[in-house]
Amino acid sequence: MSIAFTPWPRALAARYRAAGWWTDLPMTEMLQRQCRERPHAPAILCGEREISYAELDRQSTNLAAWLHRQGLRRHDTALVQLPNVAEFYIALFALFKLGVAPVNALFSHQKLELSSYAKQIQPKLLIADRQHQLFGDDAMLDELRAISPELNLHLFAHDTLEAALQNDAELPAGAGPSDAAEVAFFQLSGGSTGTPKLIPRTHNDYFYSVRRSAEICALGPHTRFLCALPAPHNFPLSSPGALGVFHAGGAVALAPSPEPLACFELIEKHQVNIAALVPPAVALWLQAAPGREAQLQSLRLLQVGGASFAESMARQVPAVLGCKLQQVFGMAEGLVNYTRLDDGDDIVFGCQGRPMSDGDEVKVVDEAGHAVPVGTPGMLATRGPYTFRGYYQAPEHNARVFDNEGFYYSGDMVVADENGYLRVVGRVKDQINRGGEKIAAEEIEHLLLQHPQVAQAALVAMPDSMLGEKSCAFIVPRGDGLRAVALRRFLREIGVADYKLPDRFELTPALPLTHVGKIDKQTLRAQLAAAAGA
Ligand code: J2J
Repeated sequence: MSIAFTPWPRALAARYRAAGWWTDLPMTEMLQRQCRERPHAPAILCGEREISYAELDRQSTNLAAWLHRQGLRRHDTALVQLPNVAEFYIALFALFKLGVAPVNALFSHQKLELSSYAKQIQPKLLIADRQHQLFGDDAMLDELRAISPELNLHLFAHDTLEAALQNDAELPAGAGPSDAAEVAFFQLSGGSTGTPKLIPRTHNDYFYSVRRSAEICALGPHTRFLCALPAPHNFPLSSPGALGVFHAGGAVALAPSPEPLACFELIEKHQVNIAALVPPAVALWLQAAPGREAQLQSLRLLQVGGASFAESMARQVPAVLGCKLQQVFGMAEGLVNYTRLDDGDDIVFGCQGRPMSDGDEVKVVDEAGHAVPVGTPGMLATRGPYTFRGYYQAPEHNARVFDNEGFYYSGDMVVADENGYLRVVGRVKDQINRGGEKIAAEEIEHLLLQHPQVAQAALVAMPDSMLGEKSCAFIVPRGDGLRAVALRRFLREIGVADYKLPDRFELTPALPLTHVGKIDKQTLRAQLAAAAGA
């Protein structure tokens, strides 16, 4: 049975096809084409390995054939957790070739996140890394099996995965990708709710976003892209990211992290000409670059997105790094905005771009849902040929974040200008954006409330000069003697990703309330901002 998801209405789907946005081709097509046109060109540069398109194709077919022999079939699902290594893309194409839809968890994810994804998709396959602390032994595998009883296939990098990639095998007739209108994989939502939500992305919609992004960024066979953000993240995967590079016939150089000195070496070694970063990483690059300009000579374009980027820092990029800046405001749910390569300085430095597609419909509305005038802040709502129509198996949440015309409310406050360029000016969703990593306040509050000595909990953003925002948990304790270290240890033991651990705990006898009796986070944020300013 194909994987259930909320489809686009028929009339819109017809429009997206008529416009040529949806091509009804699966994403495996980009690999096939490069195998015809430039089989020996490098696709992936990983450590000392240079993997050509032919090799990417061969290894992904081998893996797909192995998985097929073990009984994996079209419309099955997989949980994948790999770091920034070539195997991430090889596995992704292998699963596309079989029509198996993965959730690609971040390498920073821990027990809680993996368990939640497994619960939602009931995977039959796990691909993970023995070098991840969770998979040094089989305890986590057993836990995942208890959550997903049909999970009877697993492959580990640094263990069994390598052999499955190298044993030459053919895919049998009948095996092949899912239909382009079906779910290709699940993207991860930054979220604002108690459980991390999944975003079904179809071949048609995602492939379009990749092609259009590659076009806007003028990618081609000359492209050398540095992937230094977590590879599964929507930005370095599709905006235009690694998939955009494969579509264009260029090469992706993998860095384990955005740490500047290692990245600068890779830029020099591989003659990288485009890189994608979140703002805190840009700050580190700007600090590290003086005196190292020679290493950065090949760099033509730096894309920055994921969190708000100060104009003063944006203006330093060309002078200090010697390349053009492109601002990117996107979301794993769909809509991606870019400043264009030929936009003037005021636009490139002063806003977050405009929608990439003529098919993107954007509304900026007030609380009543009425459009606000140009230049006025309002909530962003959008629909279009690559913006999803519903989170996976989440009808109640979907009812809250979509209106009856199918517009998705991203929770961002934006200001649009007369040409449709957007500036992100705030947020209405209950989320902390910790240097591009998103934390759903409710998720962490629910976990804190499981501690017997926590009576009330509220997680709010606090300003941070490096990350933009960090998280602060206000706690009303039950009884005496509760300490921050105990709470941090408690969250660690539950198995929550490190970036979600509150940076600060404030124990307080009571929390301020709004007039309807909800915790008044605005007051808490103002307290933190005042304390930071003092
Ligand atoms: C301010 N806030 C931003 C920006 C995203 C490309 C680029 C980024 C993402 C991403 C992505 C921002 N300025 N330039 O998927 O394809 C905040 C907004 C948004 C949320 C989405 C892509 N760029 N944001 O960051 O799904 O609040 O995607 O709604 O992780 O990040 O987060 P995410």
